[in-house]
Amino acid sequence: MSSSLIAGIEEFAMKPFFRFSLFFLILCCVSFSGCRKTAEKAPPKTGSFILGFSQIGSESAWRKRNTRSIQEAAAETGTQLLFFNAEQKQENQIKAIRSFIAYQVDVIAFVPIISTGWRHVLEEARDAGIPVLICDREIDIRDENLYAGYIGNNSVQQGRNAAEFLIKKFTPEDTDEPSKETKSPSPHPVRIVELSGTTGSSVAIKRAQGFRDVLAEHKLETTFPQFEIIYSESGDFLKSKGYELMSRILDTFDNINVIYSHNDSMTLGAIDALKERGIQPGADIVIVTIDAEQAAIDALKRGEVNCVIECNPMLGREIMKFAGSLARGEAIPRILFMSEKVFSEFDDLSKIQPRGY
Ligand code: GYE
Repeated sequence: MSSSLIAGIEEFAMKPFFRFSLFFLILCCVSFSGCRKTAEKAPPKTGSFILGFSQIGSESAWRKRNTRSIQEAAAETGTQLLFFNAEQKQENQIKAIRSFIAYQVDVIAFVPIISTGWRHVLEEARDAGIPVLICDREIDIRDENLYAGYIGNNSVQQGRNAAEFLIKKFTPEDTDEPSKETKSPSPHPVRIVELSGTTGSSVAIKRAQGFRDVLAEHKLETTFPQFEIIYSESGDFLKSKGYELMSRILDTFDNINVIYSHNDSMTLGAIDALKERGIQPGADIVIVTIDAEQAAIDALKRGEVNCVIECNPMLGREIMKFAGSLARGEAIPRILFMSEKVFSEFDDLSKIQPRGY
C-alpha cells in the first residue's frame, strides 16, 4: 500500500469514528492483499459481494430510517457492507470512498451530501474499475459515465406537489351549495416563507425549483390566487435550525400565510417556534412539509400541518439489487425514482399506515 494512502488513512483514522476502520481496513487489506483488482477486475463469482456505502449522517428521522433500510437489506441479501457515516462532511465521504477503493470493494454507493465536488474521487473509482451507485441525492457532474445510476426521490416532483396543494388550498371552491362557505378572494398575494434544506444539495435545489415552477405556471394561467415567496433560508434539514430560523423569521416578517419546509425535522422545530408565540400552526399559518415522518403525519392529523409530501427512505432493497447487478458486471437503469404519495387535509387521514420512522 503506498505511503500516501497510509498517510491518508492515518489522518482520517485519527478521527473518532474512523479509528475503528483503520484497524479493520489494515486487517482486511492484509487478508485480501493477494486479490488486488485492476481496472479490468473480473466480477465476483456468484454469491455475496462487497459494497462500500458512504452515508451523509443522522440529521433526521428520515435519514436514520434510510440507514436502517440499507443495513437491513444488506443483512437480508448476505451482502458484505462497509458502511461509513460521514457526519455531515463531504470530505469524510470522499475519504470513505477512497478507503473503499483501497479496500477494493466490488461496488461503491453513496448519498452525495451536496451535488458538486465529486469528479476526482469518481475518476479514481473508475480507474480502479469499481462501479458507483448514487443514492437519494443527485450529483451535478459533466461526465455522467462516472456513475452507473441513481436510486432515490424525485425532488422536483416533491416541490411541484407542495405548490399544487397550496393552489388547491387557496383557490375558492365554486359551489352551488349555499351552506358551504365560499372563500372570499383576498386581494393580497399569499405570502410564503421557505425553510430550505442543505445548501447545495440536489434535494434543496430541486424541491425549490419544482415549487417555483408550479407557482410560475399558475401565475400564467390565472390572476388569483397569487403567491409570493417573501423569504427563503436553509435550515440544513435540522429540527434545531428549523426552530432558530422560524423564530428569526417571525421576528422579521408580518403577515406570513404559508411555511413551505423541505423536511419534517425543520417543520417540527418551526412548529415549536410558532406555538411559543401563540400562533396556531396549520390554522393561522398553513404548513406544507416533505418526508412524511410519523411525527409529521401525527401533526397533520392534529391539524397543525396541512400537507405532508412523502419522500421514501426505504431504498435498501433496490440498492442491494442494483449493486448486485453491478458486481456481476450487468447494466442497471440510469434512474430509479421511488414511489411517493401526498397526504393532506383533503384526505381521509385514518387510512394512513404507521410510517415506521
Ligand atoms: O428529506 C431529509 C434528509 O436527502 C431526501 O435529507 C433526503 C433528505 C430528507 O435530511 O430529512
